[in-house]
Amino acid sequence: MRTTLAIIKPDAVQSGKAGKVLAHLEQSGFTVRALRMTRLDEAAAAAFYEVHRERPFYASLVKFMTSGPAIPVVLEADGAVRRLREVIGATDPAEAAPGTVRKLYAESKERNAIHASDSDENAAREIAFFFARREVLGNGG
Ligand code: FUP
Repeated sequence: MRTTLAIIKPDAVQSGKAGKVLAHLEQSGFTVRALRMTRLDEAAAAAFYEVHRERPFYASLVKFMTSGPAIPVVLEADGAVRRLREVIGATDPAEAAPGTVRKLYAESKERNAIHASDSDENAAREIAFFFARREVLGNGG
């Protein structure tokens, strides 16, 4: 699959770093295929992170993800899922490699600037979570 989902999270939007994060993604070789700004409500954030429902950080994560606008983005590149995971870096910015989005822009393990799908299967599910098919634009779309 050539597409994956990123979400520029509320911390990055709120602190005025969304443009820098998007530029970093484009400079890393990704093409933007869909993008919008949205504020997740509790039901949407809970559903998106359903896989983490039993984890101790779940309630706090849902609260953070609903705390302000976020920017879901569909990105295209060869090996999109794996490459985006490399570009964003480890979950905790303290452990993220130099030059990664999270090392550069994340505040903490929770307020970590960006989400990226972790498998092709989840990328397809997460893209469909935010965008209708006709909203994901191809060349000349
Ligand atoms: P990642 O795939 O790198 O986004 O990380 P995970 O899927 O493990 O976690 C999803 C989100 O839960 C992270 F982006 C931030 C949050 N989280 C915490 O707040 N605390 C933790 O200990 C682990 C994850």
